[in-house]
Amino acid sequence: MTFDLFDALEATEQSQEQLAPGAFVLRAFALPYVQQLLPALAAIEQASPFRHLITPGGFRMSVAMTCCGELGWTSDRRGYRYSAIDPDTGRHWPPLPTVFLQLAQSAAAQAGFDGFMPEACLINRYEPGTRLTLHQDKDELDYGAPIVSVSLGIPAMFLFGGNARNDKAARVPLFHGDVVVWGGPDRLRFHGILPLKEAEHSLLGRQRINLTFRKVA
Ligand code: MD3
Ligand code: FE
Repeated sequence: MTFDLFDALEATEQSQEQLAPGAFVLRAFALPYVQQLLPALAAIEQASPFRHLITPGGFRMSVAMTCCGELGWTSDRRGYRYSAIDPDTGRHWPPLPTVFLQLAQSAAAQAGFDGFMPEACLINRYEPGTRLTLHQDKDELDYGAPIVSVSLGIPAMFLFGGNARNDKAARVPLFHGDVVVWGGPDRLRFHGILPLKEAEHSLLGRQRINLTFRKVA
């Protein structure tokens, strides 16, 4: 067990930070929704279980993923794509729960993006030691729409890079209940998650769940 400042921090009061012209951190914004989010998440997991995607290069991702909404994101040896069908179940992805949509829309509006209508919610599950290497999200057609991301469970250090892979990345700690809205000029920035430190969360145990809401088409 480690008890340092980073592990101990979890915002309980809402506040807002602007990381860049189009990037807003809404601390603790999701806390009022958590009680409804967790059972909805459990139902999604039941219908479309978490899986470790294989990248087109043949690597198994350490982060496990599932999706809900009209479209989900998948990857295999043929490439990355959005699909209405979960390839692991052969069925549609579970629908976007109302509480997910309400949270995503009110966070987007808070950051100045009214009328956000996500078709996809990607759900990432991290355990201590897992990471997401620097990448860009380029598989959506509408870069005008924001991405809304919700962090739940143990903390993570987010890497907020530039428009080129080698640009120096800022580090932003993300805690249970934090929501980040990324839009406009910052939509194509490189980003990633450092390997998670060992930690345990009172509601989610040794895991971090990240929801990202996207308008795809
Ligand atoms: C900044 N997920 O699923 S969410 C991803 O915490 C992904 O699981 C991370 O990167 C996670 O693709 C980060 C925040 C996020 C998502 C998309 C962005 C930040 C972004 C696109 C552009 C800039
Ligand atoms: Fe990403």
